Amino acid sequence: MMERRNWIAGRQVDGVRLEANCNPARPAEVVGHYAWASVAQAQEALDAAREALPAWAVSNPQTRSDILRRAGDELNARAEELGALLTREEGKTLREGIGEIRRSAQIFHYAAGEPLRQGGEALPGLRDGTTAMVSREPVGVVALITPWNFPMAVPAWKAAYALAFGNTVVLKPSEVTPACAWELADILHRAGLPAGAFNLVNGDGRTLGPVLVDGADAVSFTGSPGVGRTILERSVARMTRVQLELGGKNPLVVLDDADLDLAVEVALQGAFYSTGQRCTATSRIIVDRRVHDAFVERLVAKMSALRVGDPLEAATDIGPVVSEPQLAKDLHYVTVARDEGAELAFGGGRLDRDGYFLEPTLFVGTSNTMRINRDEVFGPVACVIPADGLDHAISIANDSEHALSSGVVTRGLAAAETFRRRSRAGLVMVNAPTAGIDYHVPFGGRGPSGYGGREQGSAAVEFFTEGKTTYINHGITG
Ligand code: UN1
Repeated sequence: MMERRNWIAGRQVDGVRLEANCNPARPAEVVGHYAWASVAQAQEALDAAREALPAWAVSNPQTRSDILRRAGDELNARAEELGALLTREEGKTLREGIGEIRRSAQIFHYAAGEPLRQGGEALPGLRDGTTAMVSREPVGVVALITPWNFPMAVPAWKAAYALAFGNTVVLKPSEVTPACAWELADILHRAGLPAGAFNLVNGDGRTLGPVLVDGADAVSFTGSPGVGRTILERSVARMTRVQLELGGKNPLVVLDDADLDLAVEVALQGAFYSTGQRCTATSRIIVDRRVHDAFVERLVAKMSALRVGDPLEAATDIGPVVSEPQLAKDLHYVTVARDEGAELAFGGGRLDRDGYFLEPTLFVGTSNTMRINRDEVFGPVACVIPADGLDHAISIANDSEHALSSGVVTRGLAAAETFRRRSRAGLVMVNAPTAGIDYHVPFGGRGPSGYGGREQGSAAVEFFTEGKTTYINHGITG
């Protein structure tokens, strides 16, 4: 049986106990046993990162770039194997699993350019014979706390940039999906990262989170709003820099001039692919009354053709829900929706087979005030809300505690631009699904959906570096 340990100071370290990582499609199948670290070991990981920091922070940019590129190369070379591992621990389809590994490789390749692009500014000072320099430095030791739904891509897009800008890292992945994070640590080690620059501790957030938040110079977290708030509150005492990527209740607006086949495809992909387990997933489908019935009819027809089943099989569209508790939560919300008077248009039931399988589920006749349209479910469950025209649709879309991603399907340029301007969300998708993002542009939401600055692309430098302004009195005026 495969056993995997923590990574501290470049060494693999036993934990306090081993926990089984099970396949949600076949819960009896153990993917591997993973060692959980103690609080003292999480502290050791922070100490190792602290010790590695001075050298890594000023390391040669070419050295840093080469290591990140090699990590990307290995992810690409092993995309099929690691994609299958991802699918076995998380449940998304093999196509999605391989796609996520390839995306992670691209993230490393993109980030490999960052050390070479790091520059600053030099301005003439306002006193004669002076120059003012504006430069950036690493923040320091960064704790990365990552979710189960993108077990490789989220650790990759936090770690690649953190390391590119000269920070050292302690990663604590979700205890539900430790396998990909372990492979990433192994790959970075082999790519030539110095001991202690990247450390991995497994365990639950309740136990390890506090020590990581207290001991790091910055914390980047993706996960639930409740945990995000706890991290933020805890970080205040030490004024630790915090970046939070939290929930969504993402609206997709379908206007009466939409290409309905496109609208159905966009809704289907956004709401149900990856089993709806994306913070960017479409959950509120706001449809103009004039096309409501035609849209619902076509969407239900497409939903009934989706194949839910073993995610390792090529014909499968939708894999299992990640875990028993998550399935219980999804089913609870199906009941909540019914009790509130929502009408079940499709799905709603657990599949009669081994594994945590839920039918893709659609409710119609819902209103935006219902709990099913307020709380994040994080499963393959979406609701249709009827609307009267663009203004009404926008007001429904914006009436939410969350503001991560939003979408509009329309043939009208003016309507699309009006929606883009007035949507409160951090990401706006025009004739495209609310989920499924590019790695080279900023990502994140507003308000309770996101806090502390965007991730990825040109935004990553903001979180992972500190600014410094230097005044130099060199006395040269000529
Ligand atoms: C995507 O939609 O491709 O946890 C990515 C999440 C997000 C990533 C979404 N941080 O679902």
